Amino acid sequence: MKLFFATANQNKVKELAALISDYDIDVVSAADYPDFISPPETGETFQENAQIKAECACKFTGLPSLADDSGLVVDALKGAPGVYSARYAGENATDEENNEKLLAEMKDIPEEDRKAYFCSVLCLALPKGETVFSEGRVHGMILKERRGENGFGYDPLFYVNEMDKGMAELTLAEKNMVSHRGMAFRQMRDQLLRHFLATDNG
Ligand code: ITT
Repeated sequence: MKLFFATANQNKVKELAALISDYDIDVVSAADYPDFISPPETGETFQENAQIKAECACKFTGLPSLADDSGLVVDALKGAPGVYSARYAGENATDEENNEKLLAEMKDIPEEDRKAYFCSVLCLALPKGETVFSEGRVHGMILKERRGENGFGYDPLFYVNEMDKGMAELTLAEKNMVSHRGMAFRQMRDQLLRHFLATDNG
C-alpha cells in the first residue's frame, strides 16, 4: 500500500513521514519519481493550491497522493504572506530572504499587533477521482528576532502561544503535536486509513 507525498519540500516530507509512521502505509516521495514536476501554484487559496498539487501527482503516479499547501498569515500585513509564503521575497527566495523581508515589514509593528497564524490545507487525491481536504491552524505572534534552530521557513520568527516557545525551539515531535500540519493530518487520518484499509493498491 503506497501513498505519494506530493511535495518538493523535504521539511514537509520529514514532518509528514513522522506523523504517518504509526500506520501501516508505505510512503513514496518526489525522490522516487524524479520525472515528476510540480505544477504551477495558480490558485488563490491554500485549498485550491493543495488540490492542484494532489490531483496532478495522482494523475502522474496513479497512487493516492497527499499534498500540503501552507503558509503564514499575519494580521498586521492584511493576511500576507499567505499563499505567497514560499515566494514572499521573490520567486525562488530562500527561507532566510523571506524571514528578512518579514522582519523588515514588521519593524514598526508593536507587540500587541504582531498576531499571526500558520495554516496548512491537506488534499488527498484518490485514483478514482475523489478528493479529501483537511485544514489546521496554529496561532502565535511574529517575534522581533530569530529564536531556535529547528524547523524551517518562518519557524524562527514564530512564537507559539500554546507552548510559550518559538516554533524553531520545538523538537519535531513537539512541533507535530501543535502545528498546523499536525492538526490537518490528524483531521485527515481517519479517512486516509479508511481508504488504505478498503483498498489494496499495491
Ligand atoms: P511544495 O509546494 O512542493 O509542497 P513549498 O515549500 O513550495 O513546497 P508551499 O507552496 O505550501 O510549499 O509554501 C509553504 C511556505 O510556507 C513554506 O515554503 C514556508 O515558507 C511557509 N511554511 C509552511 N509551513 C511552515 C512551517 O511548518 N514552518 C515554517 N514555515 C512554513
